[in-house]
Amino acid sequence: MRSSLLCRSVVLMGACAMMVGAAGLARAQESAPPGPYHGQKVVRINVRSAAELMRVNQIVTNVWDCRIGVGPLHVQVTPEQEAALVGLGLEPEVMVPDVQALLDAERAQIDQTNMQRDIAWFATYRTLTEINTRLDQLAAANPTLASTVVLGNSLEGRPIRGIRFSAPDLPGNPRSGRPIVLINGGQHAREWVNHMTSMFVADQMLERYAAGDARIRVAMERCEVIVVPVVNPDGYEFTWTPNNRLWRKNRRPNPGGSFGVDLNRNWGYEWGGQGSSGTQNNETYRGPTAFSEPESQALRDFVIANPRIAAHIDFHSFSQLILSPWGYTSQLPPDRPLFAQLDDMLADAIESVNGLRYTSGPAYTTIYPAAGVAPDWMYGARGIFSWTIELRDTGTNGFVLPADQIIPTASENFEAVIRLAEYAANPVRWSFPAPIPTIGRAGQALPLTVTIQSGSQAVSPATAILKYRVQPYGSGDFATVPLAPVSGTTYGVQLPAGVCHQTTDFYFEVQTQAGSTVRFPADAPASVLSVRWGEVQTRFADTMETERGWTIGAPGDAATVGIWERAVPQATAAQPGNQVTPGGQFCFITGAQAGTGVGSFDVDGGATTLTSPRIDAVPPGRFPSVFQTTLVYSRWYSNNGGANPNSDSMPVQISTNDGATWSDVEVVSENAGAWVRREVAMSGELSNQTRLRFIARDLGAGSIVEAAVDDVSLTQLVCPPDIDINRDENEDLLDAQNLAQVVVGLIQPGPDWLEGDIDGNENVDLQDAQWIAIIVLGL
Ligand code: 0X9
Ligand code: ZN
Repeated sequence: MRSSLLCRSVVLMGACAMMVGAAGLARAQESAPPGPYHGQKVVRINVRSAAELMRVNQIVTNVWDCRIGVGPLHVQVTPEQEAALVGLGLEPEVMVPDVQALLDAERAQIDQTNMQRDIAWFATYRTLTEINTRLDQLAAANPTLASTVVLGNSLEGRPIRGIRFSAPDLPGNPRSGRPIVLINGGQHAREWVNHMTSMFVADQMLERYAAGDARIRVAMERCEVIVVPVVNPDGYEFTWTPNNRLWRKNRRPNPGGSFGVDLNRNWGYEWGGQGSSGTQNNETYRGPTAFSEPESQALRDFVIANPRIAAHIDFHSFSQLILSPWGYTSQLPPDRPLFAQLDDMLADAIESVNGLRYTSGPAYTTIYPAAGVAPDWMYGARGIFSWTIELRDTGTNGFVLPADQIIPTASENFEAVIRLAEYAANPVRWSFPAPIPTIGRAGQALPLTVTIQSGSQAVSPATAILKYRVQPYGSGDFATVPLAPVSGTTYGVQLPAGVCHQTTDFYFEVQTQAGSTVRFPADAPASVLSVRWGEVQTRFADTMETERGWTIGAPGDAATVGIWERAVPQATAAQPGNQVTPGGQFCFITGAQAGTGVGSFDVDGGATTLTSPRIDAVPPGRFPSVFQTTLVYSRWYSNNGGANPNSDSMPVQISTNDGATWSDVEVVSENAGAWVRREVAMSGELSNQTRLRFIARDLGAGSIVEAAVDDVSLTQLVCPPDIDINRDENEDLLDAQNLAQVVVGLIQPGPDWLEGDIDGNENVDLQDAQWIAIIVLGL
């Protein structure tokens, strides 16, 4: 029994057959069909006679025992075979409930172990030689997917190597037609984690493709990825020599005797500008001319020779930043809305792995100005969407990141690369300059703006359309409205207005020149965007033209001058001479008079508080659904005068408990020196005890504080209950009976069904039945 068990666990079958005594069974085993073995079990039966053994032999094809005879026998069976054994009067006892699951688990364990073995390469930093060997190994191990490339030679003659990989050709989808995502590391020699991260991208992409990872397969079937881990091999090699670990630039011997050009200041788009140095021994020395260095030339020429490159990441360290163009100017690039969306996409991708969020934004303002950087050239000269990603950490270890952070850093950025590849693979790229609305004012068409760019396929601009359908009461078919070009690849369209209780579902669609229809959302109309329509109701509105019950002063106020007052303002260098109500005169202001000097009537000595009257912010009626509450006010604030400017701020606060507690709407510290209209969407439910307040305060000595407030309103977008089922313009018993009927029994798709949704939660449910009870009782 012991040897039999051993045999089963080691050899499954095949070799066992050699030891089989019964010829029939041996033959059966040799011809056992190959896997997969979905739905098959291994069962133990107790064979009672030689005759029974022969009958078993006619049924089963796969025996797991080495010694076969009368007595216990382990056989692998399909459900039909198992039933046949039962038919013989045997009682199969299940040993392995799912053979395929057992095999899958074994394969997963093998893959996992192999992966761990491979991943050990990333347990420490690797030399240039090790990196090059690894590139060769990766290509050799994946001949149908990957090949190495040499982009050129460094100044000292080292090859600048890369690896490119993509899934094999598919019908109608050859590798040669796929968009390319280019990843590079190592422009800066000392930033060792970026060389390793680049290698990790290549390694894991190939590893997971081979392991059958569905997401990676799709990405690699739609894209090609090229990884150039060490753009500056001379510099990298130099950092491995004693005392040179913190070398940044390449190894150019400069005429003045120093060494090195900063490759990331040598790129020829707006070369020579801010944040690059003309001094040879400077760390950001830009070189004598744009592209003076063989390393930047090699990458440039490779990019030009591969026009399918659609997206690029230049890895650096450290600071945990995602930096998009521009680096040379604070002006925003024409594609800023799309970059903003993609910056977020990359930050989300990175965060999804280890929970670490990298800060993102245009390079110039997010880190510092620098001209001649690679992404500016990629985007400016070639139209490639390109980023600098500054890897871990934020300065604790800086360039000398402990090796145990290589894998966490690389894994989170691997996810960013996959996400970018998935994006680059889109035939068409959609983006929305303004957030896509989810609510609209009943009766008012809603302007929508969308940017549609060619991705892996060229867009046919004239075919761009909006499809929409109003629910309920709509026909069920989607109507079509053409999109109107606004500028470049941006289009505008009006979403036709709906009424309260309606939702408009919509999606966008465009044809490509290759003849595909592409939609946003991609799986529309299965998924759609939607807008709910509501009516605007005003809970409070004050133009300050008449006295409406504002309170001046609060406990703790200590200002001696510049107390809030409702007045006609007089201009000084620090306060407005106008208000905002069209045709009006008054606003609230801290000391309306101009006085003899700018500091005569500004706020001095402490705070002065202006509190609104109590606002009932609960919509009237029994069952309204509030979609949004919006607070609007205009304010004027300045605090940049005096001996000690910019030391104060003005809290704008809201209370829902009549002033017992307050929370900030905003704390104003910008010196707009002009009226600023703020429109703030309030979160959470407000109450019938809502108040607002503005606290102008002079807390530090010697600063001029002036503030003013005008045109305050609080509005809500709501849908009042619609229970006038029979349209007699009365919500009466008849309506209630109709509704009760709808809810209790006759739930049918269509208008009647939806009219049972009294509270507007898009479900006809118990809650609605309760409302009906209330209506009936309350009538
Ligand atoms: O200065 C650089 O080249 C990058 N930082 S690093 O510390 N890795 O050297 C940042 C470049 C970001 N781009 C711009 N600021 N233009
Ligand atoms: Zn760098």
